[in-house]
Amino acid sequence: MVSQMRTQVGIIGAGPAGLLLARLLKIQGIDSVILEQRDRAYVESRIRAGVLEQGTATQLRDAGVAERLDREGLVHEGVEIAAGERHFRIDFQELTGKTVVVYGQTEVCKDLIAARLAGDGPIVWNAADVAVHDIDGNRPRLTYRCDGQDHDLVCDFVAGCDGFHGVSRQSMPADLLRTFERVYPFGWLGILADVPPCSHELIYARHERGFALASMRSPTRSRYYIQCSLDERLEAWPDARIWEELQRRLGRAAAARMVTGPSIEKSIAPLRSFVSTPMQSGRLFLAGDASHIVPPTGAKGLNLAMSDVHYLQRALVAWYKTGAADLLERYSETALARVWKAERFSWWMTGLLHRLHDEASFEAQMQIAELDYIASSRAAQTALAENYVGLPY
Ligand code: FAS
Ligand code: PHB
Repeated sequence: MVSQMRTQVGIIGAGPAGLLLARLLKIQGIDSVILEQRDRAYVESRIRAGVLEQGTATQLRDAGVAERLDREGLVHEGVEIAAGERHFRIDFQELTGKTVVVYGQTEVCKDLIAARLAGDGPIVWNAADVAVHDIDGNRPRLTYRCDGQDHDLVCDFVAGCDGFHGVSRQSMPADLLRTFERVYPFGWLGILADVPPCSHELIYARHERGFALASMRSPTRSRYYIQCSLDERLEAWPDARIWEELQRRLGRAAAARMVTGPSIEKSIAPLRSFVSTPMQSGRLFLAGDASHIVPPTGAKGLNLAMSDVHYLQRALVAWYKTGAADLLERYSETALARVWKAERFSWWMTGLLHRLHDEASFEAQMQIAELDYIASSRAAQTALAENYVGLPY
């Protein structure tokens, strides 16, 4: 016995892309169903991104889910770059007139889920074996299993918002897909702790021992990262060792201000740059990590998912309201234009700040020279700032 359902847009994935898309469509009177393989507790517990571009914050305000963001989010007007004991600041406000907001992706998802469940429409949690069918016709279908029952969801469109390991990219015609990838020979060891941040802004540090980042989630919750080798095991990194390494890499001034304490989360994540093109085929449209991945150095991952959603919801609304299909037809081209620029910036920031070569190498000297140039050039700082706060949609 298969249960039949019908909706306008079938969305795979209740991450930030799927949740924001559903919300923006609902505001325009367009119904959707979200199929999520995990349960709500898992989705709301994931520790991911921390920095929202101005465009992302604007979309969340337009979606009517930014009340807590505007109350609790930390507006940051710049970041600090550390090269050994030398520190300099990139003043976003002065250089671009824009700022970023520090507010965890975890909180963004909680706010979007609350809005969804307040009456916007269903999220099918624990949707197993989601499969995509008939994307070349005008009635694509999603089949899945839930609570021991088979389901068949007929849609007008399918939005693949199911992240890097999802099913939607695999559902694109294999002969159509082109993928581009750079896997980095190191990872990030991240730690979350309920201690006050060592600085009121983020610190990105290049150090001969490796990259480090001092970030935060609130005035009482800090998020730190250190570059580590891919064969590292968390067991070899007790909290004390992480704090000591952070103090060495972030420099004496930050170390003197650093408050240490027990970690509440600790993880090692690999880094890659990845783009899969095109982002659409027939009635299937990909958004977010389903189509592209960036190393987190440029704080672009979550924000790119949000700009994809901006283009996709705009195109779907135009189709439903006016029948015009041009924005839908150009979605992939439009979204990829911004994706590639963010891929470049994330790749460049990663190459600038991470230990990739021996410190005595020519390449290490180029990193040091480039940082020296950025420290002394308004033009170079403006280029970094306008990419970090987010290029225009
Ligand atoms: P997501 O991966 O967030 O969401 C996809 C959803 O689809 C998930 O809920 C998943 O359970 C679901 N799903 C997957 N397959 C499915 C299937 N077959 N059926 C149904 N549902 C399915 N970005 C930053 O900017 N800064 C960071 O510091 C940062 N840190 C990160 C750390 C880690 C460990 C990871 C993995 C990513 C990090 N990112 C960071 C990037 C991250 O924030 C992504 O860019 C962001 O989550 C993208 O959102 P979505 O595209 O919605 O994908
Ligand atoms: C974070 O706070 O998790 C964070 C901030 C900036 C980055 C990456 C991660 O570039």
